Amino acid sequence: MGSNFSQVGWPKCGEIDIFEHLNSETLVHGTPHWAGANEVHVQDGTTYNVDVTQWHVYSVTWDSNYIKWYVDDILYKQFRITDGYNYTAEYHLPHYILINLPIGGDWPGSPDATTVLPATMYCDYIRVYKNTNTTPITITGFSTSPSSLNLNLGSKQVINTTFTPSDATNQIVNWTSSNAAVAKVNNWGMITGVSIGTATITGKTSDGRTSTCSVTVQNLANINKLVNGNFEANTAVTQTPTGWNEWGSVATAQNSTASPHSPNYKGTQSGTAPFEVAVSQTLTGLANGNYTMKAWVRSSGGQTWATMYAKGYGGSDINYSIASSIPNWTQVQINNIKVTTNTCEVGFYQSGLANNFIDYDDVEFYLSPVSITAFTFSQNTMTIPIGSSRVINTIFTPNNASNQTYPGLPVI
Ligand SMILES: [Ca+2]
Ligand SMILES: [Ca+2]
Repeated sequence: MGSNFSQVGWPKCGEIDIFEHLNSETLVHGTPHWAGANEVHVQDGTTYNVDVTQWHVYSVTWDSNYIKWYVDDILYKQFRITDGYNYTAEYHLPHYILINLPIGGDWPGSPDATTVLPATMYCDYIRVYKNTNTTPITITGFSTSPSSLNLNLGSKQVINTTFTPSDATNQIVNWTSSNAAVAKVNNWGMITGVSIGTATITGKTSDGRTSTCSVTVQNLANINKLVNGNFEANTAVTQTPTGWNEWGSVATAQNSTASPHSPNYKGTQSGTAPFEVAVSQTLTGLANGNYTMKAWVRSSGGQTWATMYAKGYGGSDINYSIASSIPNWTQVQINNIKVTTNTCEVGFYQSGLANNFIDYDDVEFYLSPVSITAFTFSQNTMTIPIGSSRVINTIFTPNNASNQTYPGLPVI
């Protein structure tokens, strides 16, 4: 009887009568009862001639395709349930075993003068066997996702796989890359962006099915987008350091060899009279995304305004104030510059009084790595027949997280 009897009732729970014997009949009945079209009761009984006063083994085998009835290992009935064929979904759910000896009832009728009482039914054993010698379940479909991927240099992302049916026996995938110098893939489908370019990642099943992912490795994350951020491009002191634009009192801004942060030059703004100046770079053609700006700075403090800034990127201007005294080189940064317009102006602005100054060096502006906010497996429980192989997909949130690996996982 279907284990969900108390939830869905009979006949929707399904019933498998392994054997029934009635009154003085010299046969047994093997019968499935289920809910057919419109949930109407259907039964499909078959009989088998047998002397029930003697010992016999009555049995059914039950798998995802057929229920089969036997007496003493002789098959006398089979009933198809493949994929819930003919409204038989109830036979794909758990059942429990019931043994009883009813006296009377709708089918046999009420006891009468011929009824022998006391009535006895002998049962020597009830055994349930699990078939561990199943034939392999063949693969009928295989796919991977995503089908294409923009991967940042140095980032890692996983390709997920789907087998049909989900319990196919041999879910082993052999992963290869058309160009491992651009994008390499390990034996569980994790891709690493190695160098700029494109590559096709192919997953191949044991029966030769293939699915591919086109990978483009881009030079985006962790790569400084600024020109001459370290002020080392010029080999002499200049009013107009390579790559940088000036606005305002341009003569107060230049590069300098006086105590740079990195080896030879720094950028600096200073004046002997009140001044206002900006030194900036306007970056265009940026991939939209979340950027970080960093710089090493020093400051006299005392300015009306002194900031490291980002603006013109699609959001509000961001100013990091350096108008307080910073006597020693200190690295400061602006996070979460969410570029949505493919452009951004970054720089240093100062509205200074006489003898105010700021220094800056080793300025960086780069696409931030995408942090992992959640990680889970596609399944939390799994039953695997001995000798079978199954896939667990790793689900990272967001799905473009930069570094889709974690301690303990093998990384190639
Ligand atoms: Ca200048
Ligand atoms: Ca420098």
